[in-house]
Amino acid sequence: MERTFAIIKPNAFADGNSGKILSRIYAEGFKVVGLKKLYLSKVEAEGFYYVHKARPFFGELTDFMSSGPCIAMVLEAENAIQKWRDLMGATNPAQAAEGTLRREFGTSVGENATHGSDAPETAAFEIGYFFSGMELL
Ligand code: 3AN
Repeated sequence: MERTFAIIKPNAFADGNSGKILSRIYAEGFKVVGLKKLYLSKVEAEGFYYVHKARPFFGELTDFMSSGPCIAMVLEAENAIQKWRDLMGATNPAQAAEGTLRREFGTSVGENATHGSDAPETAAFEIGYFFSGMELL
């Protein structure tokens, strides 16, 4: 079993799509090990996306992620990292495959509805950034 970190981003939360996204998560067989609603500050969003700080879209990305509430989750499954990335689809919703979450709920490359860790080391950092061990029993 593997764990990954996922976010229902502020656009999907504001659009009322959190329930539909959670339904898909359960239908695909993930166990939801941790889940909480958060309203990130700009500084908290910058800390989360620290690896992207040199990217030209860093300011836009962290403004968006601190623009409203989101839902942070830890998902467990076999090959959870890749399985969740497959369910999300490509970063740009316009290029995401039919049936993926970003295709259905994303509105732009920035406001792409969901986040998912891209590797085991990233998942470990991201899970620890948002959840304590006792929140993941
Ligand atoms: P992914 O989230 O699919 O791993 P990355 O690592 O390329 O994609 O991008 C990290 C985050 O930055 C994504 N969640 C995406 O929303 C955002 N992002 C990527 N490219 C852009 C862009 N050109 N403009 C605004 N935001 C972007």
